[in-house]
Amino acid sequence: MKDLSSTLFMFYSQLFLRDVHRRTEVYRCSSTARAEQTTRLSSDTSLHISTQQQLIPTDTVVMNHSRAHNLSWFLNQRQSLHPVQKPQPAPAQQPAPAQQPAPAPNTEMDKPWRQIKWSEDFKKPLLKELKDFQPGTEVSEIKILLHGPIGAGKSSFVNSINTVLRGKNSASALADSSTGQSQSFTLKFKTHRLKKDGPGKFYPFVFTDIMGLEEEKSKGVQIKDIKKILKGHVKDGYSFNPLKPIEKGDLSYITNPSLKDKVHCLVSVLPGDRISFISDGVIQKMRDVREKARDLGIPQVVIMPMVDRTCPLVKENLSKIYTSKKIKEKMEECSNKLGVPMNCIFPVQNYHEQITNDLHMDLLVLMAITNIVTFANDYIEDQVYNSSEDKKE
Ligand SMILES: Nc1nc2c(ncn2[C@@H]2O[C@H](COP(=O)(O)OP(=O)(O)OP(=O)(O)O)[C@@H](O)[C@H]2O)c(=O)[nH]1
Ligand SMILES: [Mg+2]
Repeated sequence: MKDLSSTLFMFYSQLFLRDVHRRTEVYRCSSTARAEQTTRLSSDTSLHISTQQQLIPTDTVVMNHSRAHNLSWFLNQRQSLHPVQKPQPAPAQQPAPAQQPAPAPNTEMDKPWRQIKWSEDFKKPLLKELKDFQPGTEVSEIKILLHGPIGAGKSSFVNSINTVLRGKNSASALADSSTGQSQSFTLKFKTHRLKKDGPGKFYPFVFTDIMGLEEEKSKGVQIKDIKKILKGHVKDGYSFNPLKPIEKGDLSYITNPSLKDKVHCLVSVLPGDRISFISDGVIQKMRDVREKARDLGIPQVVIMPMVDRTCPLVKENLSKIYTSKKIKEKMEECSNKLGVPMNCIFPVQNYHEQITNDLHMDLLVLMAITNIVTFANDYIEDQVYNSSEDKKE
């Protein structure tokens, strides 16, 4: 009986151990981020479950579970040992906080840095002064020369002066309607007389409009030609030849010019919207001309057209011209590039599409001409009276 009971015990023990062996579950994992678990459900059946991105410190864990009946139980156990980082649902995408627009840079100054009264009362005396102006010497016509890069607005400035003085739309100097042109539209050395009220009456100051300056030596007006114009050697109507400057013997060459043939004020025209893009070559040519004018004692002024294209604030309201930081910055750029003081720089908006007069445009142009005419007249008086004083000594 004892044998029988011990035989039965041995038999059930074997059965139990086999069962345990069959249900042994081996959990293997690598020390890398990738863990692999294998549940041996039977000797030849295996189930692989891979979980990614899980760091488990041990290499192999073997667990025996006589009651590891199912995979879920095993997984529960495993998770309690090495809790599986369940992939967290991606946090709901928070709508990106609405981008606060960067505060607009303050483009306007609190106070105008140059005083203008934007009223008819301010305009009337300026206009009267020009209408009544008479040169203080025997030089009956004050000559003002405009020079600058092509398409800078030289011809349009002459038209603007005419429009302001006549009080109505006028176009004596042909301006090119296509901007960004690569060749100067004005080819002749042309003097523009400004008509006064009444037949055959003209203002005693004239503007000469010349071909635009270009970087290439063989293009645009030659510096030598401009220097000859300053000294009064070139007759009105001369056609520029970009390949060959005017020479003695030319039909348009004045051999012994007098004060009346000379230029009495040099006006450099630089477009506000393009000043930064004007090539160094053209700026250098302008400086050369300026230096020649300085040596001859000729006064100089800079006109900066295209203010409407330079600053949106000013395009909207021209009376903001002297509170616009952009306009001041561009005027300073003109001053630095050409070496002209700020009080000789006048920003304007030319008449180019308007057909009726605008008070703001008129005032800016009037301020510019009044200064130009005054400087030129002072130069002539100085040449007449001081040189005659010199002769006496
Ligand atoms: N918006 C704007 N356009 C202007 C202004 N002044 C001139 N323009 C335009 O700019 C272009 C060139 O002007 P022009 O007066 O022909 O220039 P220019 O200096 O005589 O040019 P060249 O004779 O070719 O050397 C034309 O289309 C004008 O209508 C201005 O103040 N504002
Ligand atoms: Mg022109």
